[in-house]
Formats: sequence, C-alpha cells, structure tokens
Amino acid sequence: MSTAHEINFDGLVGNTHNYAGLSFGNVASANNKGQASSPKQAALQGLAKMKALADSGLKQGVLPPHVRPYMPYLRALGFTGNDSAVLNSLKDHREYRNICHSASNMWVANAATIAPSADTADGRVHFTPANLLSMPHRAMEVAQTARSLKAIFANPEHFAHHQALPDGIHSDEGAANHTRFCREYGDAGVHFFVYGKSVFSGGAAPKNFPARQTRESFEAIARLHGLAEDQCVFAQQNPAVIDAGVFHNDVISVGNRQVLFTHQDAFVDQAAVYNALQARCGADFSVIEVPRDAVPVSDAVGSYLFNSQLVSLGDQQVLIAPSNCQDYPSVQRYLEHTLRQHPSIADVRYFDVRQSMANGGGPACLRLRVVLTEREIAALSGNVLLTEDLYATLCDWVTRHYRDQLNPEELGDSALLSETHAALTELSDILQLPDLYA
Ligand code: SUG
Repeated sequence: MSTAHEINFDGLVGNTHNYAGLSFGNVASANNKGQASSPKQAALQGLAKMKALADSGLKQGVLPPHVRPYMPYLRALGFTGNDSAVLNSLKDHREYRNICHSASNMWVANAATIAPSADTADGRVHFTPANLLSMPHRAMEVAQTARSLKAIFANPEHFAHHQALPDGIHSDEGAANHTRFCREYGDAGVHFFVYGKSVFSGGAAPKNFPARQTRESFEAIARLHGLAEDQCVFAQQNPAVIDAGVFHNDVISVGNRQVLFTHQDAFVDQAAVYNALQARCGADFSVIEVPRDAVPVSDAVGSYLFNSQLVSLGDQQVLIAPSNCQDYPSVQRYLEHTLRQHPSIADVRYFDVRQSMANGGGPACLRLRVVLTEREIAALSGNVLLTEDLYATLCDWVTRHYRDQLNPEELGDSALLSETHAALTELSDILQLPDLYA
C-alpha cells in the first residue's frame, strides 16, 4: 500500500450558467425554469466551497468549464453561416438555443467514473468519461470532458483513458452513481455501482421519470477498469425514489472510506445491499441510515441532504452540506440532533451553493473524486490544484469576465460567445493547459 489522497476536483461554473428547465425528472431544474441566473455568484459560491475545503487541509482541484454556446452541436444540426448568423437562427429554435448554452458541465460528479491505481489490474488510474446519453444538453459534454481529463491526467505511465460507452444500453452518468469504499485511500477498495435499471434483465423501473444509469454501463466500466469481481457490488436504486426526484444515487446516498450515509428508501432490497457491502468491505464498514419517519424522501430531495460531501479530516468525517438543509425542519433536526451524536461524524458544515442548487446540483454534484498517490499527484499536468494564489486569480478572473445576471432572453446573444472565448482563452493560461480547448 502507498500513501494516497482523495482529491476533490470541482467543476468551475461556466459563464452561461442559466435555468432552462432541461432536466426531466430533476425537480429543482423544472421548478426554476425561466428564472434569471447569476453566473458570477454561481462561480464564486463554487470557489468559496473549494477554498474552505482546501483551508481545512484537504487537497482540492479545479476542472475547467466547457465552451458554451456549443457551436459544433448547432453546426451538426444544419445551422450554417458565421457564428453570429448561426446564433441568430436560434430565435426560431428556442430548444436548441437552451441546449447549446447549458453550463451543466459544472456538475462534474457526472463527468466520469474513476478507479484508483490500488484497484486496477495494470496499476494505473482509469478514467471513463460518462456518455450522459439520457439528456441532450448533457450528452454534448463528452468530447470536452474527455479532452480536459486527458490534458490534466496526461502521463500514460500513471493514467489510462477509455472512451465513453457507445450507446443507450450503456447510458452512463458517471461518479454520481458510484462510491468507492476503503480503509485508507491507498488500500484496495470496493466499488459500489448503483444503477436505475437493467436493460438486459428487465425488472423494476421507474414509471414517470427516466432511469439515467443502466447496470450494463457499470458492468462494462468494471471490465474496462480491470476490477476483480470481488471488488464490486451492484445495487439498484429504488424506482419509487427516482419517481420522487432522485435522478442520481448521490441525491439519496453518500459514502466515504468505510461509511455509507443513506436513506431507508434508497435501494431495491436494501438489507441485501448492506449485506453485500459488509461482506466485501469487512467488519468495520458501517451504514448510517436515515429513517423515512425522520426525513421523508420529499425533504431529502428538496434539501439535498444526501448531496453532501463526506470528507475525512483525520480519523473522523465531516459532512459538507448545502445550506438549503437549514430550510427543512426535519433535516435540521436530524443533522443537529442525531447525526452530530454519531461517533464517526466530527462536524456538519453548511455551504451556500444556491445558484447551483436551483438546477439540482449540490455540493457533491460539483465535485469529482480522484484518489491519487503522491507520485501520481506529482505527475499531474497544469496548475489545477487550489492554492491561495490560484483561488485569488480565479476569483478575479470570474469577477472580470462573468455577468452578474443572465436572463433567458439573453441566450443567443453573440456577445456572450465572445465573452466565453475571452474568458476561456485566459483560463487556459491560468491553468497552464495550452491544449485545453479545440
Ligand atoms: O443532470 N441539472 C443537472 C444536475 C446534475 C446534478 N448532478 C448530480 N446529482 N450528481 C442534471 O439534471 C439542469 C439544467 C437546466 O435545467 O438548465 C441540469 O442539467
């Protein structure tokens, strides 16, 4: 075993952050459709969370936003002429306008699934970008996600990159449905893959909202990453909670090291899921289960209680929760009176990420966890680990380039595309990643 660290790489919010109601099955996205957004506040809220975690002694990375509006999408659909002409045509194509401006790439928990080198057959860190096939505005993230990951994790001695999975049988939303359990981060881990439905086996499926992750996608990823069978546990989300707005498992569960924090209604055959995890992880694995009588699923979805980050500080864990949890009495009671008593939880800290939350993205959606050894950290490319300096530079960059407010009718404005180009050209210099963008 070698010393390894969990690094949270957070998505830097892009300058077109807006509320277009694009995600069917995501309650917040539907409820806030058409509201004005603040890209500047959204990005600064995200950076403040990153800074606070870095200040606590955790390693924190940054993943860059994508170029939006995404012109290759529009050109592939037959819109022609120069960029202004293409954007001008969107006046009569509101749906395409909204899709190509989405800043949804900020939720990097959906960017990829990752296996650390301690777990893989060839001893390298493996990355599979998510295909995000269930939503058009998300499916267009794949090319840039793959490019960004290859730019940062470039060294082939340590990092292996797979292509996104090929088709709808393998609909894949990445780490939002994946948790790795381990004693120390450098130990071999157990991969917990949670899916919404199985295409081949049939069985239970949600009735109203889509199941965005298939079992077959995670089986393929386990094969690609060279994981042994006894390192994997597959579990199905309870279809009833998908229908209640739990569109990813990270809306109802979070895990870290040897702890799973979850809701009583999260999985199909919950007792069997716990037993399988216990059998693979060993005696010190534990579950903190929130009973439905204490927190109903509707409050879990509204507050995003489980979209918290569970991070290790020394031997204890700290819950990094969205401040929206303070608006729900049941959640507040649970966190302040029950969870704080738990021997493995040292603290609960609240963060205001309301700009992201209004699109259904809490603290955990904004981060992609990558476990790296010290040698692998030394092999990273670019200036992507958050320091005082990088934080100050990024805050200044956001303040200069981002709008305070973005109204839905401003989407399609070609000035916004020029602002994106200016901002991202400078960002690729700041992050010292010259080939970041095409
Ligand atoms: O895919 N929302 C994202 C939120 C992703 C949250 N991620 C995790 N749970 N890990 C989604 O539904 C809304 C965009 C809009 O409506 O404008 C959106 O894409």
